[in-house]
This record gives sequence, structure tokens and C-alpha cells, in this order.
Amino acid sequence: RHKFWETQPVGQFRDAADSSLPDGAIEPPTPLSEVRADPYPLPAAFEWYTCDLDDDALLTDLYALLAHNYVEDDENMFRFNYSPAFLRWALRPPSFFRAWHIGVRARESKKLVAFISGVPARIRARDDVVRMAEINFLCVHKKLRSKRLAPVLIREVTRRVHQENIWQAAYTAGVVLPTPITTCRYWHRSLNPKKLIDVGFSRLGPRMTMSRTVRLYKLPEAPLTPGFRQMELRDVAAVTRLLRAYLAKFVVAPDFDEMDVEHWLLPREDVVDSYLVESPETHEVTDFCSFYTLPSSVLNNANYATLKAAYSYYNVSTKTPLQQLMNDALIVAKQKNYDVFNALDVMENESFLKELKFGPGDGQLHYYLYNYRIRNGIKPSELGLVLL
Ligand code: NHW
Ligand code: EN5
Repeated sequence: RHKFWETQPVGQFRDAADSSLPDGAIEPPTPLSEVRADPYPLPAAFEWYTCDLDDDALLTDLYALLAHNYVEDDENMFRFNYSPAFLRWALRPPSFFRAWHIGVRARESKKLVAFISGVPARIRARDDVVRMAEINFLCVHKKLRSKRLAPVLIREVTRRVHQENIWQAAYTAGVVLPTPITTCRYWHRSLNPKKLIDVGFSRLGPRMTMSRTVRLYKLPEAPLTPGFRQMELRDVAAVTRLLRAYLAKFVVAPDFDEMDVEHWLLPREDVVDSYLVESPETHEVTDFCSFYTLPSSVLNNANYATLKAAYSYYNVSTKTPLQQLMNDALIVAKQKNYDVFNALDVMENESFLKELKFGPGDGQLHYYLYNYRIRNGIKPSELGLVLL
């Protein structure tokens, strides 16, 4: 059934019941001298192209490839529209490898027709901190689908990751592959219900009028928690301490240091937003919340071209109840003109979703590890990892 995935060191559906297999690597590393030295062959009309994200022309081409060919919902009403600034941020964390930004171009026209990327990360599974690649932005142009190009891209990124002596990877997908470590649900909190209904993102509930719906989702003008403010560079050490202590509670989570926190969580306009609570008395940083910005193109709508969505990222509460903290996140997202606030049922998110009027979406997100087995998988609430 899975001609490609059956050949890969991933949990196989047929082994799912076998709890005698140990946690950890499925196959051992091979000596670097045995890692294939040259790129996998592509069909003759195409060539590999290592992307330079400093190059504005390349970035524009990558943006356009994804804006027209990347992920859509199951009814093809919306398509992710990652901004150029977001792509630069997502692909250039501390110690990134340029060789892991892999394009495929048409030899003749030089048009970018496919892409896959990896970035390095330390990810902890139980008590094992593992150097991994986070794989994302796998995309094949719509006109080149179902020609088995994706397996070539995946093998090539695997080879380039192996060349850095890294043997594990983490990735998410909306489709079921062998074998998820866990399956999460998307939840959505309307901020601009009228627009969401107009574009078909949500529906008017039974026995609900538009004005009742608008009232239902109304939020205060400004955050309510005293000491709630944007994160700044001077907060990196305190946020790192808070986040490390919090992520230690989960079975699978990133192992962030201060450099990671500075990159992934320091606010960048229209890319990532982070807020914290600084105690007005002690000036201690006690709570933290963040979201990233990922608009979707609205396909085939006469009135609107894009939906502005915020996605819950990492949140930590020690003094302010998580529900109150996330209510403030909703308030600032509304102030900043987002149409919807999305969250997965990971970490402790279940504790605020219903209370804050999030509703379950029709999309799921499956989490995967490559060459790493976790017996019997984990629950979404045991997962402390959010990929972009
Ligand atoms: S998930 C988003 C993926 N992208 C999209 O959905 C964009 C729209 N779709 C497309 O561009 C986030 C194409 O449909 C794609 C497939 C390119 C998805 N992951 O070329 P063929 C990520 O980026 C398998 C993995 O004919 P296609 C994470 C499929 O099961 N595999 O199909 C990426 C089949 O294999 P099988 C996927 O439609 C993680 C084969 O591809 C997949 O023209 C990558 C068919 O290939 C997916 N999302 O192109 C893995 N979708 O065995 C990283 C389909 O079933 C692994 N397939 O026959 C780790 C690597 C690093 C290791 C380092 C140690
Ligand atoms: C790799 N990083 O399906 C990501 N989104 O629910 C790749 N549904 O937006 C994998 N279908 O439920 C991504 N509205 C996998 C997700 C792909 C995109 C996707 C879903 C997630 C989504 C919306 C729109 C559905 C349109 C028709 C949805 C209902 C919202 C409603 C608001 C009010 C309260 C109840 C829920």
C-alpha cells in the first residue's frame, strides 16, 4: 500500500501491536563515508537547486510556488499563504544548513517546480535529547503531481541530513502515513465571525443570527492581566528558563536554549508575536504566550482574497491561569486584526479551548518521527512540540 514508506525506517503499521520493540532509533547510523555522495537522480527535464534565502528573487519564487501549490483544506476553499518574511524566519534558525533548502527547477525554463526543507533542532523524547531535522514545506507543483517526485525529494533531504551526521527527523502532515506518534485536532476561535462566515470558513450556528454571533465572539479592547506586555530582547533568559521548565513536562518536546528562544520567540512583525506577564510588584516574568502568523488564500471568493490567521505556538503559565493568559492572546490578536485564532489540542490547550469558545475544525494534524520509535505513541496532551 505504501510503496515508498514501506522501505523507510519509520514505525510500520504491521509492527504497531509489537510492544517488545524498544523506544529509540529504528536503525543505527552508518559511517559518514557510506552516505551516498551524489544527489539522487531526477527525471531528465529537472535539476536540483540549493536555495539561497538571502536572494530576494529566489525567495519570491519560493513564496509563489507555495502560495499556488502548498496545502489546502479538504474542500479546496483555502490554501496556506506563508509570507516571504515567515519563510526566511522558518528556514534560518541558529546553525541552519543551506544544503537543506532544496529546490527542483525545470532545466530549460529554470522555473522552481518543487521544494523540501529541513532545519536542525534538538528534540527530547522521554529522557533522550536527539539531534533531528524538522522537515517542512514539501511541495510539488500541481502539474507534476503523482509522478513519484515526492519520494525523490524525501530521499534527497534524508541524504543531506545524514551528511551532517543526523539520523532522525520530525515532521507533521494532514495525511496519514506510517505511523503517527500522535494525531491532533485543529481548533478555531472566531475573531471576525462575519468575514469567516462570508468566506465559508465557518457557518452561522442553528438558531443564531449574525448579530448574536458577533456578540458571542466579542472581546475586550485591551488585555486584562496587569503586567501583560510584548516580549523584548532583554527577556530572552527569563523566557528560556520558564519555557525549559514547562516543556520538561511533556514526553516529546524541543530542547530550546537561549539562542533558539531568541530566534523562535522574539517578536517579528507579521511572523511571530510573543507576550509575557511581568509581575508589577517583583518584576519577575511569570507567564508567556505566543502565536505565529499564517494567512490563508481564500480560493474563489469575490469579496476576500485572504484570511489572517494566528496559530497558537508556545504558552507557559505559572501565576496567571492559562485560560486568562490565552484570553489576553485572543484580545491582542483581535486588536491586530486577525480573523481567526487557531490552536491544536497539544500540551495543556484542552484546558481553555471550550471555555474560550474555540470550536473543533475539520482538519487533523498527524505528528511523525523518522527513524525513532515511541512504543504505543503518545497523547496530544503529552506533546510539547509545535511545528510551523
Ligand atoms: S505536510 C505538507 C506536505 N505538502 C503538501 O501537502 C502540499 C500539497 N501537496 C503536494 O505538494 C508538511 C504533493 O501532493 C506532495 C506529494 C509533495 C505532498 N509527507 O510524488 P508522489 C511537510 O512538508 C507520499 C510525506 O507521487 P505527490 C512534511 C505518499 O504517501 N509523504 O505524490 C513533509 C506516497 O508514498 P507511498 C507524503 O502528490 C514530510 C508518495 O508520497 C506526503 O505528487 C516528508 C507519493 O509521491 C507528505 N505530506 O506529492 C517526510 N504526501 O509510500 C520527511 C504524500 O504511500 C521524512 N506522500 O506510496 C524525514 C526525512 C528526513 C530524515 C533525516 C534522517
Ligand atoms: C505542516 N506544518 O484542513 C502543516 N485546515 O481545521 C501541513 N478548517 O482550517 C498539514 N473544509 O474547520 C496541514 N472551520 C493540515 C491542515 C490543512 C488545512 C486544514 C482546517 C483545520 C481548517 C476550517 C475551514 C473548513 C473549510 C471547509 C474549519 C470551522 C471553524 C468553526 C469556527 C466556529 C466554531 C466551530 C468551528
